Amino acid sequence: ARSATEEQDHDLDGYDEEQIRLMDEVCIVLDDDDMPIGSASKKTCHLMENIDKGLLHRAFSVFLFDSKNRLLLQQRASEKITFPDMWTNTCCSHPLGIPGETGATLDAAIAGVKRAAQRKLDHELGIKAAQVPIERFDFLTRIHYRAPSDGKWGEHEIDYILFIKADVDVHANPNEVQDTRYVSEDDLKTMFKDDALSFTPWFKLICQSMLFKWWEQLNGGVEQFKAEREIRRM
Ligand code: DMA
Ligand code: MN
Repeated sequence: ARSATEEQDHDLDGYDEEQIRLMDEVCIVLDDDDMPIGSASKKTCHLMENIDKGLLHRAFSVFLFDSKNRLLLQQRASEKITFPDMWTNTCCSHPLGIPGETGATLDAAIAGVKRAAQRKLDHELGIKAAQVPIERFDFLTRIHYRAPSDGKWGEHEIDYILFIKADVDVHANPNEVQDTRYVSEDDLKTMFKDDALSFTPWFKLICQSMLFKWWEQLNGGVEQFKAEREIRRM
């Protein structure tokens, strides 16, 4: 018989080596009110068997608009373990359980997700920090949602929505992103009608609820939506 230390798990067999490595990242585990109550690996947080027991973690979603108010979309790489090949908003990921990215108060948590957003815009899209300064991000609201990916993997997050207006140079990391596209509101509505394209569940939820209302107010009016304290349960 094998001893406990020899016990292998096979959850990650067959996936991309770099994406397997990233499953060791440390995510922030939350209670339903977004209070950090511990930490767990990215792998643990995204297994449906744990999500089904209520495991919840912190995340962020960046919506980057250029000076023409076009939204930058990405198509996730085939290497992604969750939601491969789907079109989605500019960049999503998780603040890590490290000083600077964790936070118990809402203000500290917002500062943490902005730092994480800057880190991942570089990692996924090669956008340098100087083009996306921390102070240029706007926090809008938090959504609490749950979405299975393929039966084994899924999401259950409190997701901080961040907007930023910036003209940037994109050099996508092919292990993360297979395509990018700038879209107007009409372009995006046309993409939704194309049956050949699929979209991430969180991006669909945000599009169905708030995105177009916010987008129409981009020129100055986004102030009125900023820093909502209530968590939207979706
Ligand atoms: C996770 O995104 C965050 C949300 C809001 C779904 P992701 O799967 O792209 O994370 P990562 O890039 O860290 O794999
Ligand atoms: Mn997640």
